[in-house]
Amino acid sequence: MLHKKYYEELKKYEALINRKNQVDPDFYNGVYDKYIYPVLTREHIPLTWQYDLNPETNPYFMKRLGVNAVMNSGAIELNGKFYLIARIEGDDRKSFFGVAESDNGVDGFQFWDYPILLPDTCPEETNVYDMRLTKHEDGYIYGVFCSESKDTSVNDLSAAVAAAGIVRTKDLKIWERLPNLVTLNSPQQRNVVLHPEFVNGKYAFYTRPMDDFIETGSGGGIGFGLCDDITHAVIDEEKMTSLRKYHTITETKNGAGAVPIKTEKGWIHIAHGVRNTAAGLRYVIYAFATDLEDPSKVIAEPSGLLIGPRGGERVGDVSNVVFTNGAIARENGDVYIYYAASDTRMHVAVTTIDKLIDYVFHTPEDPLRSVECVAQRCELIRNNLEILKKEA
Ligand code: M1P
Repeated sequence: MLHKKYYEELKKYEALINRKNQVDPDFYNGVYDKYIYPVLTREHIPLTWQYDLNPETNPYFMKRLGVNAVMNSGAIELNGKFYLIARIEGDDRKSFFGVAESDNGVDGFQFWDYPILLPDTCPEETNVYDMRLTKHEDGYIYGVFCSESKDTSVNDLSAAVAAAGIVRTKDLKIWERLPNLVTLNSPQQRNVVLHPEFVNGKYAFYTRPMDDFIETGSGGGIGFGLCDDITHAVIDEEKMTSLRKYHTITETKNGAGAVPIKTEKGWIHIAHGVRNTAAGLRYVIYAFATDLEDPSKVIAEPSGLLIGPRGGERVGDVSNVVFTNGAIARENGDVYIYYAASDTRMHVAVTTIDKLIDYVFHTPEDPLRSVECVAQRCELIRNNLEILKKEA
């Protein structure tokens, strides 16, 4: 007989897993639907991952290995099911990955029995997080994630080095670890995404050159580089794609998010942009498109944010943050954008390829100056008033 609290907690967990999600009726912007409940939270973590169920060694039924947050998740559809490779942060601050599976992508996400135990090939690595999953045309599913180690070159306990770790799998169960990505001209990397197709016969990565762990410094935005051999991935030259710009949502930094989505008009990218405020950094999600033939060349970049932290999303361990590293574009044209709110929980925004194309290619660009932004808005208003006059 297990502790009676086990059965009570199990009931709560099962109610959560079986809870139906619904489109949020109060939210409308014409671009995507939001849902009233997050799709993954720390409460979705199985009891077996946190409690010792043995009444002899755990007479008070205490959490022994708690989980603090479930956030930034890679996403993939396999055999009609939706999978999130979630970043799970233990109470001990170390992150790791777990596979959560759902039949419909908006509710019912349930973690597999065990989290992913990555091959331990990198002894200096302290922390891993934010995996992007790429179904590559070479037949593998690649996971590219941040591999973080202590920076031993300076006398600062919290100094760290970020690099891009690479794993590959065919089934999300057996993972082969490859050497970390080397970028010859950038000391650190985070938010690296593998492009799903070969470009000029090479593997192509979106990078985020950084001078140190937090500051991108001279890094001008999202980079792009090619490498011959994914099993020893070296990029010797990074060119810039979506740039950081003064007084925009990307002023402080930006980074690639979901694996780009191929459409008839171009590759659609869903990324994050960061600006500084008196309350600290503010992370939002934005979109842009690159050329089908040259996926490094930006061909459309609508003004402003696609998803911003709103309502309860604004509050969490790192408040005022929305962040994406996974989206699923289905054969039928539906697109599920998974995003974390305030480094604490996962949400979904659901749209379609057609709507994303319309959004990316027909939303005006940021003219970068207030006076021109007002002129842009006045033109919209003038046209609308004309339409309303004719309607009257
Ligand atoms: O805390 C917000 C985000 O900060 C980092 O993003 P960036 O590298 O752009 O600063 C990441 O560590 C991410 O995990 C986190 O959500």
